[in-house]
Amino acid sequence: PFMQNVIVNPVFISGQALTTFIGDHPELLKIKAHKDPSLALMQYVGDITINGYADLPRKKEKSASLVDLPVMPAYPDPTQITAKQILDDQGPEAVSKWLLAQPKVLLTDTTLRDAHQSLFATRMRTHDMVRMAGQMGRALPDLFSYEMWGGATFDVSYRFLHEDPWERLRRLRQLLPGTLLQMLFRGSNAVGYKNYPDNLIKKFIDLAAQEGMDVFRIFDSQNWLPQMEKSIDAVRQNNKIAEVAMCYTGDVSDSSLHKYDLNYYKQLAKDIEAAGANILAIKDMAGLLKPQAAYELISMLKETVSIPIHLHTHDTAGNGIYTYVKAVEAGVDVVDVAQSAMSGATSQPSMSSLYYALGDSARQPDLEMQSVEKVNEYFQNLRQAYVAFSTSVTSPQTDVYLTEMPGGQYTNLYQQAKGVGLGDRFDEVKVMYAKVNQLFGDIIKVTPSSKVVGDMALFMLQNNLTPQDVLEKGRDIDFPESVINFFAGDLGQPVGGFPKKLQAIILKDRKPITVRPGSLVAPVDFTAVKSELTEKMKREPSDEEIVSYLLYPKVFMDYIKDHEKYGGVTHLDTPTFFEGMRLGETIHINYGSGKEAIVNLEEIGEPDVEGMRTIYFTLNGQRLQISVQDKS
Ligand code: 3PY
Ligand code: ZN
Repeated sequence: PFMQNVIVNPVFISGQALTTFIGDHPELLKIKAHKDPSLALMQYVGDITINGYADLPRKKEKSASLVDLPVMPAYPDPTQITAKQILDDQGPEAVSKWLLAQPKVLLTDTTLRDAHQSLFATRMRTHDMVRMAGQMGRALPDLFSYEMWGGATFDVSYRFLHEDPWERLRRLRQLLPGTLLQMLFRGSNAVGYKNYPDNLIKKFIDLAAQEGMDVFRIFDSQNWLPQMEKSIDAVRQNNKIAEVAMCYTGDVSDSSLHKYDLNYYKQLAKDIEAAGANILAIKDMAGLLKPQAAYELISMLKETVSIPIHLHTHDTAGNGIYTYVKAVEAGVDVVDVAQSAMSGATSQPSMSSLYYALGDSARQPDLEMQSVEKVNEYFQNLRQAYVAFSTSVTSPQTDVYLTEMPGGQYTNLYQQAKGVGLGDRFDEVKVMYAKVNQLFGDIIKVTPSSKVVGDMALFMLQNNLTPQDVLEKGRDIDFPESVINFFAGDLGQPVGGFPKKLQAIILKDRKPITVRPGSLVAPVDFTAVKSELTEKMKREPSDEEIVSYLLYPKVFMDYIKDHEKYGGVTHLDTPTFFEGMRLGETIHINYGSGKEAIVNLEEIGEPDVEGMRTIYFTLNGQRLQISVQDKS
């Protein structure tokens, strides 16, 4: 490739190349990505085959490929007009009204977002979603929505899966035309971990709405409305559904607890409705809402607001179905469930279990169970491909009532703990997490504030610090950056304010802010960013790419570089994507619309002096070779 670069260079062709020619033209050494997408893809397969995927342990035997889709029974007709039709024809207010009039409880299926975020660190690939999405859409015609975007999926898609989250949205939109698509949106933190300028928040929502997002579940990690208002307005301007969440913490059924009691939630619900929400969500991110508490909370909310109520929980403690049954009794309008194989433990409760639990109730949802079981079969098989990323949580963890750790954080904090050598002390990490929460004044813990608490817990364990030590010796301690930023007010103001003494200890000379962080930052100059990115990408970026770059500059640019090198890795089956190929193995690459490549791994050469190995494949019978740097 270097020689190819040289012989097409205009200076070289003109015969005026000097001896400094190569030094003067560093671009010659930039080996261009493979033009042929199959070759690029083989480069990826070769790299993973030789060097493995990230720090996953290497396996001799490759996980089984999932070639066959389950044979679905005949699809039932929708028994009712769907929420999607109502939104498209009549707008969000009509959806709210319609929801309130439904005798049966409606369901959101979180399988394609929170379930895999909470069970295997958000690693489910678009490839595995689109194989089944069309079937799902037909098998589950009466769902309220699919939650399939937002939260951690945006970051993880680029960072770990080398795929474009916008493309996932577009493809699922095509495959699920009849059902609302829903995303989780962190208010002023968008799909990131920090505060972003208001006009970037607006731009993100505009683009997501244009690409087909229908329901935006907006939350703030401190339930601070000023951090959500801009997002609510942007969603409303797009004529989409603003579902505004109150994050649930504490226990409203425990009369000895006062900070987050029924009155607190009552006032918050009123404020959320007044801010323009079409739906009120209860976001029970850690699964703390006990059955009786659900009954009391939802009964009270039904009296308080006139918009529908959508309940989200995690089954970490094992009481999820019981909580939902009580919520349904109290009149909840929609609940979040996952396909059975993707449910339970740190994920959402099971769709099928709930169906049967409500068998004696007029509010039992409309589901065609034969189809549901078939959809489930697919995910049951799929889970094996992601075992390496799964949590160790396979049974109810009632200590979550004490630690209050969000389901989506469990896997991540465990990985983070392993990263700093505390993997085998995770029990202590959880205890410290609860202590940090108390030290911080009993705050709401959800992305990104949950990460602040997790960072502090790891930091204290690593440095052998107790809460007492922090209060007594903290002035001489450099705390983690996320903790300092939190106490400076960068994530907004917590309920009841910061503990003043601790705040002074952590911030030292830095002055905290008490206003909305977004009110202090300059708006993004999109035109300037566009030229900056055009320069970096050597082509004009799309609006979506500009937004992605602004949210995650490094992650996005790394993705672009990988994409140039490897092309669209989304086409690979998941075992090959994570585990590469074994000598003599044959794989099928399905490019969609009937295009398929059959690849065989024929030979892996020995490394040369520079550690380069040559790998010989056949692709549809044609022999080709790839050079791979062996990093071992
Ligand atoms: C997220 O923000 O990713 C969450 O799932 C919070 O619960
Ligand atoms: Zn959740």
